[in-house]
Amino acid sequence: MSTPTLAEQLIDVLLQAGVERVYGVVGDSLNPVVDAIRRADGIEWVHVRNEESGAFAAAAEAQLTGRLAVCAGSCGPGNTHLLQGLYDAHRTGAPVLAIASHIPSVQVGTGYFQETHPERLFTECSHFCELVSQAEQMPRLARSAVQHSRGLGGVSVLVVSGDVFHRRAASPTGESAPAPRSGAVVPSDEQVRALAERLDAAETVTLFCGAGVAGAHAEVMALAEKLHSPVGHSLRGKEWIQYDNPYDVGMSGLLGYGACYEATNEAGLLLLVGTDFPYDAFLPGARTIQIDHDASRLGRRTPLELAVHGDVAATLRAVLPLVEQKTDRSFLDRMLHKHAHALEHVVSAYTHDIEHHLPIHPEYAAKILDEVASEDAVFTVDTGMNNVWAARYITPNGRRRVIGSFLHGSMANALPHAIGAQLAYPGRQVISMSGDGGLGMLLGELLTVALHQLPVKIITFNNSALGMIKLEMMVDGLPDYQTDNGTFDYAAIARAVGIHSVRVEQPADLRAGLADALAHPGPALVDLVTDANALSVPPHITAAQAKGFALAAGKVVLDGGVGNMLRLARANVRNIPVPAGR
Ligand SMILES: Cc1ncc(C[n+]2csc(CCOP(=O)(O)OP(=O)(O)O)c2C)c(N)n1
Ligand SMILES: [Mg+2]
Repeated sequence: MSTPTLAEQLIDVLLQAGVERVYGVVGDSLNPVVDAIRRADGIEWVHVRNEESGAFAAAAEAQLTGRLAVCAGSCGPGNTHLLQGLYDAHRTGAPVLAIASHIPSVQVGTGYFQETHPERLFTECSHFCELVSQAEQMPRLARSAVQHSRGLGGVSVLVVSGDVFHRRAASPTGESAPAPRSGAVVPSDEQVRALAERLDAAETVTLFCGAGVAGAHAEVMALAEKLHSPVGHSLRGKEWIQYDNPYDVGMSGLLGYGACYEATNEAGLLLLVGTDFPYDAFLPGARTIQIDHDASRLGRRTPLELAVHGDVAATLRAVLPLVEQKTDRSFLDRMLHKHAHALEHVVSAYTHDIEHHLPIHPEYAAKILDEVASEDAVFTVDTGMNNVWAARYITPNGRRRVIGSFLHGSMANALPHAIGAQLAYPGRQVISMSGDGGLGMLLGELLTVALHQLPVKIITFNNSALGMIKLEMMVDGLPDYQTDNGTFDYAAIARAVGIHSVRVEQPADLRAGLADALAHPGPALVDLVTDANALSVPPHITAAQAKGFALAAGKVVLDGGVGNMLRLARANVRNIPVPAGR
């Protein structure tokens, strides 16, 4: 066999790492990589319409499977397109490797056609970003890139000029023991003891959970039971902890609902469990303990009484036997009642006669979508009002997944995320909850869906507006300006590229329209014509009150309906045990 090129060597290393596809757009300096993929078994090139989407698709695949996913961009503009999706992947901790091909190596530094400096460009959105300028650096740097992404969780970037990719390898590719996923971070005995002491000493404790509780549902429930703790969550924690949870008090943050804010602020001790929740204004700023597997996050949102460096599951398993069973559950019961009451109030105030509302009320649409979607659906959620609808209406059950650009907050993530999700799970129902602004921003990805016949279900909440920004302007007391997207028929656009589609304008047609699309074996789009003014500011909120921060305004303005959450809250209150003699 002839000596492989560096491009072939890289593809070999990726195959050894279990990579099955590379998302991107072919071009010049990337051609040797694409050609190596063409000739390799077990790995394919996925042609997308914009490298940004390729990076989002890889991010979704990595996030959902926990495995390394790969995207690529050709030199200059192909690289700069990657940035958005790579920021999203990196902030989410998704193991993504980006192949950033570079201008001809002899031209670097001359201001050549399409020249950028990818090692500088990607520094902020990666753990590892290195230039391969000679054959002797491979395959070691490729393996190191793989390991940085997997080991640290996040992005690594390999920068290679097209001519360098064409060179013959100087070292055998060989094999290296596959890098395992990171091991568990177990806190020191001393920290575990300190944690147990403080939990015992506190009269009341609230647990506030983030995405770090993934895989630790049982441990969190066991601790809540011992401490009689209300359990609240962030947006990213919701899918992991809200289901089967008799201690649920809802969500905190700008989109929050229920009694989470009260429970976190009124508790004698707040335990932050695997959360890097960024909105410090929602936290008490005192009486707080934090558990996180990433030591750099400890105390960066709020002063701590105790910082515990450990995985959530490992830490809770260690501390549970040391913690005493609390006897007084009055704080928990008060919070559960408050939670149910808060939800009852908003539901009766908000969802009256909603099934006749025209244009379709987006909350009603989200509620029906939740009902007709499958039990293990993957929902990808566009940044904008869809975040609110997903947070409030998509019922987690431990099998469904809900992902979005929840940390980077980029628009247009839902459709490319759905493309990656569907390729990773070909047989699973994948639903893109798209805004009309988000869909328009990366509209070309409809062609990717059509080209590859991916059975993605695109549900467009088409309010003809940048709805979230309309709301922000209202809250800030600004006149609504430039938030109009124009009225377009996305069903007709999708139909024109061969995607099964339906436009739904009447609430009575919602259920059938959604069910029909979800049952369709191929790609499908539902264009839901929804109300841009779904959220109205109650008259007693003045601009001055709302200004500065949306704690009050956000809570009131965004206090829409809450779907199934109310049923769960009611059930939790019903299940409060009645102590003997009372
Ligand atoms: C790339 C990018 N540009 C701008 C923003 C600011 N932004 C956040 S939400 C939003 C509006 C989204 O509109 P649409 O997709 O129609 O969703 P809606 O809020 O109307 O449901 C904008 C402009 C952003 N987050 N990302
Ligand atoms: Mg919109």
